[in-house]
Amino acid sequence: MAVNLPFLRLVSLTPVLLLALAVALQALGRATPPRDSSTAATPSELNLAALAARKLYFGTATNNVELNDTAYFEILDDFKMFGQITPAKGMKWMETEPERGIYTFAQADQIAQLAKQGGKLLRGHNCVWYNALPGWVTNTTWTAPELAEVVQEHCFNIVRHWEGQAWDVINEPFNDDGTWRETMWFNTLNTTYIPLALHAARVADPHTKLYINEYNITGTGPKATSMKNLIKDLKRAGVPVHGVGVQAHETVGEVPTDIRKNLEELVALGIEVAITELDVKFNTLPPNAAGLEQQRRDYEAIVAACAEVKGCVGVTVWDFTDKASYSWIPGTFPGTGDACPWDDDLNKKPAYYGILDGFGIAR
Ligand code: 9MR
Repeated sequence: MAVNLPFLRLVSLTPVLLLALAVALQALGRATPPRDSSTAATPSELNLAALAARKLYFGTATNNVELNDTAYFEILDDFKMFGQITPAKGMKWMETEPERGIYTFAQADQIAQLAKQGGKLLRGHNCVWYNALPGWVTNTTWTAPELAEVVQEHCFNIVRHWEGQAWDVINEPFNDDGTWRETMWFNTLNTTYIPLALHAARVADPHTKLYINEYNITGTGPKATSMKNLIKDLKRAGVPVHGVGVQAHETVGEVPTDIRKNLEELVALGIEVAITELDVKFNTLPPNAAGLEQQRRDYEAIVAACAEVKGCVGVTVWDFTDKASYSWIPGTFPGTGDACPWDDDLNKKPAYYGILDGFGIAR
């Protein structure tokens, strides 16, 4: 059972205090969650025979409102299809702590419950991002010690609540050129917010895999290099970090050609990797048959790279249907879209078969 500790906002969460709390809470008899997210894969049409044996999962992001769509829900809930779920919004700061110390878990609890009932892995997403923040966080001028406390409290409480899964503790810390993104976290705490958050998450759940999640790091390049350097620095300093989430928001025909090399370089740092938010968008709509075939090849290339790299634990699509508003792409990049493996009528597209091909599953 996860424990909510609103009183934590009253105290300064030094690492020592966090550790003492963790020991005390463990003594209260909390069940030990599964240790290795990569071994908990569940049956799926995509992962049943081949994937489970190879310890890979295939999953999707979802949102609460979509759960009311019966046809969508049937695919999402099908135990033979998805072995993993990520709430696209429900665990974000704005949703989970709209006022300081007031935690609202119900939304993401619904998705967590769905995952639990279906025997699916749940990825936690996310603790510290520059986006989806409540006003009480963004509208206050914080001193560094105050903000450090805010970060630690939030990460501790949400990771504690949804126990036993991988967690994107840090989301999108870099600019595309590999420099640090100047968020409110960075501007006030410099890079210290990263170890602070990771330590707090570790104390909250000693078993979950702690990830740093980022986009445009699918192939090698300055942003991927900065991520590798960050992981090296954190590990050298003894900071708990176990995985890099390669989001993989891509464009048809523009998928990097050195994905495998990049994933291998990440894994060589002593961490696992996961493809956490896969979609491949068309810049011009509607796509023709050749475009859909290219998208199939793009999905295949990304999934195959993960399947071939030992230490890549699974692939999550950032929702699975092009149905209006289910995918974030058309809302963010108007005029583009059709990025998902199922079309807007919930029919499987060539991209779906690209996923099977990438995992090496006969069809
Ligand atoms: O897909 C998500 C969308 O539904 C939310 O409105 C948005 C803001 O919370 O976040 C989207 O997901 C983002 C993810 O959390 C981080 N990587 C980029 C994703 C697309 O913006």
